[in-house]
Amino acid sequence: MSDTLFQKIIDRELPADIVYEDETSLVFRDINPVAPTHLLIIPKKQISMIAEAEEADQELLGHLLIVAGKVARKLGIEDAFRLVVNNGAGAQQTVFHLHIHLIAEREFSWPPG
Ligand code: DGP
Repeated sequence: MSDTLFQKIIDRELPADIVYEDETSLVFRDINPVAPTHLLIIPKKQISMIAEAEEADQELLGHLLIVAGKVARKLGIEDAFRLVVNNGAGAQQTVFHLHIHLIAEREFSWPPG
């Protein structure tokens, strides 16, 4: 898998507004926010999309959700936020390094678009 923009952010070759980091994950603000708070939660491991994740990634994927809750609490938005994972170009995925969008502080409706 070739390096994506997000690998360059992990490697500090590209700047990003980083709000959380630990050994296996990184959280930074989306460059094109669709809400006042729009974060991207990524594993440091290169996994292109959720459909490419394996059994061995189980703990890592669970960790990303725990990080989502932790960051939401840190920012005081734990009462209302939405997590979105776009899988594949047909679902509007544009960066092929797995990421969870965390969106908050906007009106939400259901079903999503
Ligand atoms: P997706 O469409 O699900 O693949 O989302 C990719 C998101 O990544 C999109 O909302 C814009 C964001 N993005 C793309 N390039 C950069 C970048 O260089 N820096 C940051 N912070 N976000 C980026």
